[in-house]
Amino acid sequence: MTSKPSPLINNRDSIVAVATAPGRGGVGIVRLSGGDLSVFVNGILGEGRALKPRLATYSQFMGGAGEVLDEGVVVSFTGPNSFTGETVLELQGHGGAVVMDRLVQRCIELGARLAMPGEFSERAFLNDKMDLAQAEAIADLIDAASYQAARSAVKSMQGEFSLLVNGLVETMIQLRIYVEAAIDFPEEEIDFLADEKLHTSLHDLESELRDILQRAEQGSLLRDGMTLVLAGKPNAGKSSLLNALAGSEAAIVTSVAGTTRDVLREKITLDGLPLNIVDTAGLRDTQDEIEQEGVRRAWDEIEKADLILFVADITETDEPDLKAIWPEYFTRYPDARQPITLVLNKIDRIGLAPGVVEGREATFALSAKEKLGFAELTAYLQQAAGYQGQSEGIFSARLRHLDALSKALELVCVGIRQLERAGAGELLAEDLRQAQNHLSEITGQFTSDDLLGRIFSSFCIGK
Ligand SMILES: Nc1nc2c(ncn2[C@@H]2O[C@H](COP(=O)(O)OP(=O)(O)OP(=O)(O)O)[C@@H](O)[C@H]2O)c(=O)[nH]1
Ligand SMILES: [Mg+2]
Repeated sequence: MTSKPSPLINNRDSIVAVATAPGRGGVGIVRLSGGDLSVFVNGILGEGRALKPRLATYSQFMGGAGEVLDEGVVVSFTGPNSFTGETVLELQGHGGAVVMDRLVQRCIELGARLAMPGEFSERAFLNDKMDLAQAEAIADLIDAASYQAARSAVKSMQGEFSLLVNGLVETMIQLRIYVEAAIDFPEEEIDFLADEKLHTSLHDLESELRDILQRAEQGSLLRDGMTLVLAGKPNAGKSSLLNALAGSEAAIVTSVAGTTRDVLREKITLDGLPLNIVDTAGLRDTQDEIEQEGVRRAWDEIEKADLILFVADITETDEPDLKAIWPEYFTRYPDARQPITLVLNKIDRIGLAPGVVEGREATFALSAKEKLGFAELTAYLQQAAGYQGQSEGIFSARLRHLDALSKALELVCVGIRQLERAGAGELLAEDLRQAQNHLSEITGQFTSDDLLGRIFSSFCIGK
């Protein structure tokens, strides 16, 4: 772990990539950043061509032998007033794959290097244009699959999450200064560690951390959603349930037991909550080689689920205990803590009311075929995911942020106990130091090169 490296404005090579999405579009943008960009201005627009920063200039884009590759608009940004903090040149041409490729090749001929994934964002981070959480939020905004996810990503991108984290770090620094001073001057008359104000501040810090962690959990849920696996015996109605949730005939449904053999995935959003629904082969012993493989894959998916819906045909099951209905699961995973809901399907055949079944643990009644109980199911799944359905005050967050926040929270709690039970100021000071480092990882003030590499390499080229 190291502190963030120092800024490197414009002292590196020139990188190039297509910044717009691949495919066909009215406009496509090739972006260059870093190094001496006059080479590209001279080589592509024409010798001695003068550009005014941030003003669009119309030009032809020239190839090596004087051939015109395209024509369009050029915008230049002088560092540090650019996305990366370096001098940036944007060639806005026509958005075709070949045109864009030829422009990029021309830049490479003139000495640029193809940008690595996320390299523009990485340079922006290293040049202090944004912190790590903000860089991640830009990627999350681009990838947002719902309105709510986009809103929360914008908040993080604008620094709302970072501001809260920096506030916590500042509080920790103040507390550390206080505690360390109290340890360094034990001969003082007053026992500073016993001061009521210190205890109140520590407990305030703890509850603030808890609150931010909870909001970050919502943000992470909006970003990544939850994986819901539909499991059960053949013919229980898993594929019918998938189709009903997805609102399309994604899976084949027949009355033949063993219809589904492959794993099928559908992404849906329930009032803003993204769900990855996975339909699996019906679980049974079989001699059919293909079906055996399907069953094996079903178990793989079950293992990875955030929530399992075990679908059963209500006309065949009156056993209330899931352990008796699905003993195989409990034999395989005696310690599994995955939440499982028993879904009693085909209620249309017996006329039972849809919804949560009263007096039973995690049991839900519905009809996949007649679409009975789906409004209730939406509410049920949102509750099971811990989704609160509002995006006010929610900022986008990733698992690594949740991890850092939980570790910091745990250390603060341990520190408080050390102080209150044993008067151990030294231990509290050390816990606060470590907690602070965890929080600083979120914004990238304190990170390993390895972590940076992992984060930025997950971005696309051109970002
Ligand atoms: N009456 C009634 N029939 C249903 C309902 N849901 C599914 N079925 C019927 O049950 C049969 C099996 O449905 P599927 O959705 O293919 O069941 P499955 O669990 O995916 O089965 P496998 O893929 O073989 O494991 C089909 O004939 C469906 O039409 C329901 O809610 N009510
Ligand atoms: Mg099926």
